[in-house]
Amino acid sequence: MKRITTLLAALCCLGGLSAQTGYRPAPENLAARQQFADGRFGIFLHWGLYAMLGQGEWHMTNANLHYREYEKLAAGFYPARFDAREWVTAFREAGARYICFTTRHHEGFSMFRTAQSPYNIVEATPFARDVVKELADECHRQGIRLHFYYSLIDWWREDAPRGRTGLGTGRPAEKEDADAYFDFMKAQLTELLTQYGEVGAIWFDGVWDQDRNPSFDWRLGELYALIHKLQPACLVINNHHLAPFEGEDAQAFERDLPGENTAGLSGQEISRLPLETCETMNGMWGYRIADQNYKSTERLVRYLVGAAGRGANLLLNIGPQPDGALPAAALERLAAVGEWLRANGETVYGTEAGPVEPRPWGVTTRRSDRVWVHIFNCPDKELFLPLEGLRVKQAVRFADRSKVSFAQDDAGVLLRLGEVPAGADTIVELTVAER
Ligand code: JFZ
Repeated sequence: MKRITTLLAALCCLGGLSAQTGYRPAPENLAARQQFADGRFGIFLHWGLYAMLGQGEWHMTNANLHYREYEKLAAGFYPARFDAREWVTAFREAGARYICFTTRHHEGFSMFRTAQSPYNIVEATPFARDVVKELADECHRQGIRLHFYYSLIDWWREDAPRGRTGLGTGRPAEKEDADAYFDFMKAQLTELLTQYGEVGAIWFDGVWDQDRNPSFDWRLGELYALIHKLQPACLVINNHHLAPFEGEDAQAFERDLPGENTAGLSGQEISRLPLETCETMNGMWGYRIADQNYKSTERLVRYLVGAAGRGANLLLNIGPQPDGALPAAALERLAAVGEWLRANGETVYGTEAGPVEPRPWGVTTRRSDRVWVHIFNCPDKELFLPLEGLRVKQAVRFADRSKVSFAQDDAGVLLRLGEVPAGADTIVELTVAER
């Protein structure tokens, strides 16, 4: 028996798999999960010193920049055009219900006032403003929930555990000290959860950095318990690309819709927790000066609707510029997605995955007796939907409420659509009853 327990304990620690044991989400946490899932659309923001280099947020390690040189960027960081009100207004008008901001990315620079390290935006830059505080105040004012991205990896701190990235940034190996680093992270998380009012979620990233080091323990159980103790409603989300660990409140996917795995980061099983997938507007998370390859509005809308049809949220990324402004192309896409959501948001917000599994032609969403058929590429003038157990009482085009004729039997319904116009999404609304 003892051997089995030891074995289990060892297995649980593998790759940082230790979780918050005996976790029972508080009632307010369960309510927050539902509110999170109902929101369906969030904006991800990757902003840090790396914006100044214009090469994305991984440039420090990709180019093996020395940490003593890299840190000098801070003294030149003065994002004069940063305006939290403008940002949050643009996100709210885009129809986003929450934002997720990089409080500290792998580069190790804290974008908030912290007593745990002088390497932060208030003390180390001439800007000297706590942008997290300004964003938090503005989010609370405008009714947008605030999530904090928090990196487990740190390429700058000497005590941070070395995984498979950040090895060429010049830090002396003998300074590594996991205990000190964990104390630092816990103290910072405490600041984040006590200085900024209600926090919707902590979004961890970096577990995968130790995937060649299976005995490494990220001590996630301790971190999760701390979060839930300070703010029971705060969701714990972790971008570890695995099935959820105990203590997590939602499951993250990256660059793929749940069930798809084209980028190779999303092979994990799909859990029953609320789901969220993140994707870039262009090709990079952090600002990349050479990347003007923005996805079209049509593609972004289809991605958002594709996520909703799989019961998932979309966390859509923007990499703000070094001057503090959002890229013009990003603002333009936000406005267009917002326009689409103002007309069609009813078929996305507060829905669940519909009764028909995602198909090459599109997806379905549902709320009580309404099913919305989102048609991206109609293969034909008619579309058959397998709807066992459901009877269709009415079918209309969502855009103009015009009737769509249909025929049905026990197996499903055949919609007679005629010509389906080109566009991001043609929506047919079905009113259904259980058979
Ligand atoms: C991670 C971050 O590294 C990235 O900078 C961004 O924040 C994104 C949202 O999340 O992306 C990953 C995750 C895993 C690997 C690489 C990038 N990996 O396994 O090498």
